[in-house]
Amino acid sequence: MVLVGVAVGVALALVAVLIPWLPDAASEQAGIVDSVYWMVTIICVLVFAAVAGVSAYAVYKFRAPPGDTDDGSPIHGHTGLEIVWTIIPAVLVTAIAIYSGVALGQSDDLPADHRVIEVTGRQFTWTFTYPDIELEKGRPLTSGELVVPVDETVEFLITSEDVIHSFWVPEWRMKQDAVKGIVTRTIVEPTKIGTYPVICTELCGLGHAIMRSQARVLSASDFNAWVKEQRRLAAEGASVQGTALFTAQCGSCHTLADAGTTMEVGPNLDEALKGKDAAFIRESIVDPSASIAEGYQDIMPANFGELFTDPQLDGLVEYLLEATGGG
Ligand code: HEC
Ligand SMILES: [Cu+2]
Repeated sequence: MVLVGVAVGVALALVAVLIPWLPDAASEQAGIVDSVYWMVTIICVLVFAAVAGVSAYAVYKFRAPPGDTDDGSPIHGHTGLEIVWTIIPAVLVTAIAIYSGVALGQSDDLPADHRVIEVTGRQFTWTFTYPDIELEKGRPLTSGELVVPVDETVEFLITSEDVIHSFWVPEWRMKQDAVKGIVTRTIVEPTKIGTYPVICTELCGLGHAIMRSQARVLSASDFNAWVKEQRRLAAEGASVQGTALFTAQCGSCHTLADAGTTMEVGPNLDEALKGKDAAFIRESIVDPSASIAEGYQDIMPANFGELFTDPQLDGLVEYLLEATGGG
């Protein structure tokens, strides 16, 4: 029995150590958050092992022999034991509270030199606004994907236009609710170049499961190139940008052969837009609730009219007309 116990223990320990339980840690804040997580997990594992071990031993040792129908002998408790099992949890819980407080304080540290990005949740998309970057005169850069330079601290100011959402990039370990009427914040310094999912983690309605975007962490020079590209696209009204816009903003829900997208959350536009005119397409984008395609639910984001500049919108409509052979 001891041998079996040791073998099971070794096997479980290997599973525990060899599986990468947490996603890549890609921010300055991830280290301390993970250490809190592992501290709590290890305490829980030890407490569980102790309780389960004593229970198993008691079941084995004090088992009633066959035919024994007596009540057990009455017990009046054990003061020493009660003191011990009150003090140990009290110490553990206090330690967790103190360590979490320290972690919270550290991850809330905002250096004077930082970038601000506004995050707006809306059923069922994210919009990211860069108040310090001018796209064109008097209009800040906005984007449906989150693009940030590596190794720069970002203060995210988060809000919602409707119900409660929650902004989360697992690899950064920070998560914050988006609530209409108030601005919450979270601070992240991304430390690894890469592409990570942005996830809504607050059940927010029919399209909650597809309320995702991506966070791209770029080198400083790639980030500047991206900003330049966004300015160029905004200035241009041409349909070249149609494909890029479509892939970035619409491809997560719609199939369109010309853009190479294959998702089917919304209607297949190759079929749905056959023979449709520019006015219909424009209304579908700006005011998607005006008419709901049969068999689908009203989950298409309603803020594209604000997100896109007029030339962008014209370009997109023109592109869709060309791509689906309508007109
Ligand atoms: C979150 C998923 C989602 C995104 C993102 C999205 N759509 Fe939709 N779209 C839908 C759904 C669902 C419908 C069907 C319901 C409706 O008509 O509103 C729809 C309907 C449409 C229709 C009308 C189709 C018809 O048969 O009436 C058009 C046109 C359209 N979308 C274009 C776009 C464009 C262009 C974009 C990007 C700017 C976009 N959509 C982004 C989900 C989405
Ligand atoms: Cu949401």
